[in-house]
Amino acid sequence: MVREIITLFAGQCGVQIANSFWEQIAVEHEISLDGISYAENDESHAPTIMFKEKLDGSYTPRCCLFDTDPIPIESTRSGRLKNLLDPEYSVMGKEGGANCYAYGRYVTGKTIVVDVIRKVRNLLEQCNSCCNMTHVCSTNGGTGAGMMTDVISTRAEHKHFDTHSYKVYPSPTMGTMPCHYYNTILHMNSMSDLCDANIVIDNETLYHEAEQLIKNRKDDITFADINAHISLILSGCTQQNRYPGGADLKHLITNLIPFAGADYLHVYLAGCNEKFEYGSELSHIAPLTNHLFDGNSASCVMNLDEGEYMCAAILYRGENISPRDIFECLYKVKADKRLKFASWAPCPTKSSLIQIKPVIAPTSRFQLNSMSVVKVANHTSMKSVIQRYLTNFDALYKKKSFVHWYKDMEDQQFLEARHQIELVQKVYESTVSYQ
Ligand SMILES: Nc1nc2c(ncn2[C@@H]2O[C@H](COP(=O)(O)OP(=O)(O)OP(=O)(O)O)[C@@H](O)[C@H]2O)c(=O)[nH]1
Ligand SMILES: [Mg+2]
Repeated sequence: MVREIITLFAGQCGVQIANSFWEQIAVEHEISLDGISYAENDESHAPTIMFKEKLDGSYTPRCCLFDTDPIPIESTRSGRLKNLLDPEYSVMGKEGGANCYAYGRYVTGKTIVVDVIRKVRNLLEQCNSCCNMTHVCSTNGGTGAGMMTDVISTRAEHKHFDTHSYKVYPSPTMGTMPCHYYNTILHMNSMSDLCDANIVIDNETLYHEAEQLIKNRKDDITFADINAHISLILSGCTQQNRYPGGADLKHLITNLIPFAGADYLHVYLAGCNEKFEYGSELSHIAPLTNHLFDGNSASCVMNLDEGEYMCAAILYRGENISPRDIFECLYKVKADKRLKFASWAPCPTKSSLIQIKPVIAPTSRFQLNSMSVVKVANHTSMKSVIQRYLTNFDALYKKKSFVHWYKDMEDQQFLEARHQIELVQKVYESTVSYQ
């Protein structure tokens, strides 16, 4: 039975990531940008998990894009993916959310939210047994942070699927707006009961990562590069469901979140650069696996040398990888005295293997090796990441700066949100077993 995945993309950040993501997924499932399948062997692919088959036999993604600002949606409708993405499922308003959670949720968001929820219900009705609703946006702006909460609340009607998020959170030194911290804390709080797992990404980390990965680059790193990287991560995390033989997404997340509330995960992708493309190393997964456990191998600015891994899922993809290789690599990782795993977790690493060669969208400036590995992990140093958001929130709120823009919100909502996120931070703090 097909277990479908629905994806929602909100705001400028989400919609621009959608453009890159669907190009990547279409290549992986051998679907042209006109929606026509060119796969020779249907058995190894299950395109209907993420694509809907139309009456004429072509495919269109099971997704909805929405933004209160018309520009990102208009450029998607006229862009490279204009024949792949169904315009019916891209909803736009007339005016953006002004970088303000309250404006994006209660003012401009209200003009399109009913329409978006209707489209999401349609997407659900078109599924046989939807297993996951993944949503992608930035927590920093007005529309993604504000409106997404109302859209995901449809989940209350359909409890049988999980919701996962891939979101761009504020960067420590490359922030573009002070209100990002209000929007982020308010968003994290309003999503806390609606989302089962949150993948934390920041542009600063991916920017530096892209600088290293794209050798011989002639011009600067752009959002297109960062979005291509996020797409590979998202592709890596969903590949278990998309190809036969992989573990279900639900299994993955169940093993990663040992305590309620501790659902902020980091990810890391290894294998998409030239770094490992020399000598015999390419023929073995060990260097890729070891690289995943370096101190800064995370999707957001965090120090993995501090604290410990609660759980880590290592998702391998490649034709020539054997389960025995994986077992040996992970055995060595667990025996490595430099790495700390929670003392209470008897089996802190979970692995999965898809024996299909990785592929990459033609427009991406990254390169893939013959194998790729994605780490999805829960690490106690997430406490410092959340603390950083709280500290910046406090700096603003002490003077109540910018609060007057949040017209439809009461002081109490700010305080409550801050309190709830502090509790999440405390969960991470209290789980460290090696003090
Ligand atoms: N990775 C990535 N980040 C983006 C992109 N576009 C914007 N951002 C980041 O997203 C944050 C702002 O969020 P937006 O998505 O622009 O905001 P929005 O949800 O459209 O909200 P409003 O415009 O306020 O209604 C900033 O931190 C930007 O740096 C993108 O294409 N890729
Ligand atoms: Mg916008």
